[in-house]
Amino acid sequence: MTYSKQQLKKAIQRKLRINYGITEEQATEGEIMRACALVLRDIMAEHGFETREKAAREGQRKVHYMSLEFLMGRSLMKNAFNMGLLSTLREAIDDLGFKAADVFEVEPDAGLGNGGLGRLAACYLESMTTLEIPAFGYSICYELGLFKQKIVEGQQVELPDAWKGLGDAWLLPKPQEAEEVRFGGTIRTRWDNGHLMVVHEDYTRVLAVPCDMEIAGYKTDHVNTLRLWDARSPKPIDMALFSQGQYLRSGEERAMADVISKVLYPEDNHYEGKSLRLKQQYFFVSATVQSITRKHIETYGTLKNFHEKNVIQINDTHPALVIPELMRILVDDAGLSWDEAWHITSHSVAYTNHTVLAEALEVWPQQLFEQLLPRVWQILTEIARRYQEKVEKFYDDPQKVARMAVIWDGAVRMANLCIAGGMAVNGVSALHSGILRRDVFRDAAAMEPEKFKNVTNGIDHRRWLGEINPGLDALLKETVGEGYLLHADMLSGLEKYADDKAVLKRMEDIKIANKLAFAKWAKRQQGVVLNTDGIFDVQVKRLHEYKRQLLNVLHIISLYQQLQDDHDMEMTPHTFLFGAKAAPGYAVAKRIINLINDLADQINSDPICKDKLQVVFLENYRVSMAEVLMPASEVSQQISTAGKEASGTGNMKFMMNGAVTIGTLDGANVEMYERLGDENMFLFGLKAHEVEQLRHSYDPHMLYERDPMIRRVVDQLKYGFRNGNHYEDLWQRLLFGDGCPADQYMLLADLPSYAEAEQAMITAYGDRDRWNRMSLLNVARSGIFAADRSIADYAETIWHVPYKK
Ligand code: 26Q
Repeated sequence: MTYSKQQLKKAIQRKLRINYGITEEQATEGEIMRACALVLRDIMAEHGFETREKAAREGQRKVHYMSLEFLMGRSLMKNAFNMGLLSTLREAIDDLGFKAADVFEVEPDAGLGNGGLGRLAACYLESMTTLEIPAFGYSICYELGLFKQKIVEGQQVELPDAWKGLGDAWLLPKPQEAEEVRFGGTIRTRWDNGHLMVVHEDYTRVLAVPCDMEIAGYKTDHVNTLRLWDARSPKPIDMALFSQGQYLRSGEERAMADVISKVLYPEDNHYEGKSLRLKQQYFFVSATVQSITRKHIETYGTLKNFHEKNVIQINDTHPALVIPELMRILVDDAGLSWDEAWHITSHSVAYTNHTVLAEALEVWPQQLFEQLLPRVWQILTEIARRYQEKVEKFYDDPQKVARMAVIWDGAVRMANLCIAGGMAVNGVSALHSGILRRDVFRDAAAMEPEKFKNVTNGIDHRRWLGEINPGLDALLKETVGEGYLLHADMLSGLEKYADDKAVLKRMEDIKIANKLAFAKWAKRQQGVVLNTDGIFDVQVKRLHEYKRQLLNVLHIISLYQQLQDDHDMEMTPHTFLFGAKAAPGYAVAKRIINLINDLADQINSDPICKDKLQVVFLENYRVSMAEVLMPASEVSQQISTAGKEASGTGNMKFMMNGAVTIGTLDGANVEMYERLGDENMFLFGLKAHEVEQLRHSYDPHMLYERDPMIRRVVDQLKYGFRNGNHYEDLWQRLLFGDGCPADQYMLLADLPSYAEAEQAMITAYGDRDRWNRMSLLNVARSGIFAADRSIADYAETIWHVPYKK
């Protein structure tokens, strides 16, 4: 279906009239944005209806992707791009007297996620749609997304992100499809006609109201749906309490319901055992499973073939309660036997693990379950008992039995639950999946080796290249052809231009234009003036010690000290860019943000650094910032301690946009390196197995004593900056630890080889032909990191569903 400019324009004008009672002359940019969204939403809703009808008619197997996070970012430009309407929409907006770019820019990011895991869910939903898989995403319709970050006097301040003001134009509430979720109460059993019935009494009810967001695929009429659950109280007030004069208490139930979908927890790669978080998880899981099973019964009249027609992929353990909840519905509501129900459940659910960090593993206190989810707790104990029996039959080893237990020592271990009840467990890069198999889950993997798989992450290359980098997109269309947008492996066609001077020059010009565009954007957003003659050397990701932003800082300090020793030192101009949010309760991460800002202030105001060294902390890093920054980046910093970053996906976005990576052999960097080799990537540091070997004898203080470079750099933390701030706490943490091992992420072990790799990188940058060639080969070899390849892997190895080739 195609639309002319006139048709789109008319449709937008109509929405303005009907929804806001205004003409385009009276409209704000925000109203135009919303009107455009409504027009596209109508088209998608119609296609979505047809997509679902077809799936039911043909009995297609459906994929349900459950995630507590979907980091969608903006949708207007993306949906228009996928629907083939972007240029027509631009013209229609211009015709209405607005600038299309400004209209796109007022759309708030839907920031319903923390970082990698949430963004992955968004990329996968797009790809499943383009590959015409009947798929649904499920999450919570948080009123407040991830906090907005302000930097005040060098420190992070968090502000609420009330994104729905303008951002909910994409949401279609479906109150008629609301589900009821039950908390607390007591469980009683009674006999009914020879059947043992479970009766749940005195529970608190919460309504889950779906708000659907339609997702457009590229060059297809297939439309999938992201279903976001909004929590509401079924009654506005408790009239009985109110009429007794208990006014405060009469509103309590309502308040308890509303708070469930109020805010996204801002911890990334860190588990916090808060009861509200558990409520969120069960609320989300119960509503979703009820909705899926209800629709299945509508189509097939039974749940006995549920596993043949549905697969539920869970994004980390956060939705793990899907296992006992599906059991509950099959046993209590549908009256199936335990064994039948277990067969169905354990052939429907698959689990993706995203981390090996111990502090991120979910372990909930038994007590919380007993109080909050009494029936789920009963089912869990039975799952745990039977799994333990199975393990005991396989292993005659109490230690292994203890390690593999689902419930142990008063705690529920969500990862073990997923392994016990899932049909597949996958890691997100080859290295990470290997660590799961050989280390973290070795006992379970030895018992059921077929269950353990790898699916290396991927990104939506239509968004992260086609849409955001029009210059490179145009070059690719000329060289490898437009087909690359559907078949990312066609990017390899660029390889044959690796020695074509004209193409290399084009690559360079595109990068320069993108750097200027980013500088302009940064000036407008936060008033900084970037040195666009400097190499754009970028580290953007959540702030976490294992990601080692502090290692990057230590190296910059060493460059600064070299300049202090020799003011006239020749130096390739270097612009270091950081962007990172710290979890509000993660004090060390916040100190590192403060440190980066203090270092930036000192360097940027020191005349010896002028035109040589610049450091900028970019405030409020988010999807829409990444969209301007990735195309402008020249160096991608991927420097986590080997073995700690499960995959990384930012690394892939940089590579696809022609940045060259400096990194450790961690996560998906390993697979990048296999394709790029030493000529096209700068590797440094300990390997994952070396990190583990060294751990027992690691002595950072000795490195500090023996290496004057290390000592001087680390001491700068203690002595601090001209503004009077110093970082003795971080100095202490590196050399002696603080309730944790000294330098537990081994920064000092890797600092010398990191500095060498940086030097080699600068040398390569000086040779324009060589650098442009590296950049080109990075783009050419990035096709493997398209989400389409990941989704094809899931479809073939785990879901067993067909997809468009
Ligand atoms: C858990 C319990 C309670 C509160 C919060 C959480 C929680 C929330 C978010 C735990 C973990 C996360 C996020 C993890 C995450 O983003 N992991 C990243 O996933 C990416 C996609 O697979 C990988 O590329 C990254 O390597 C990995 O760090």
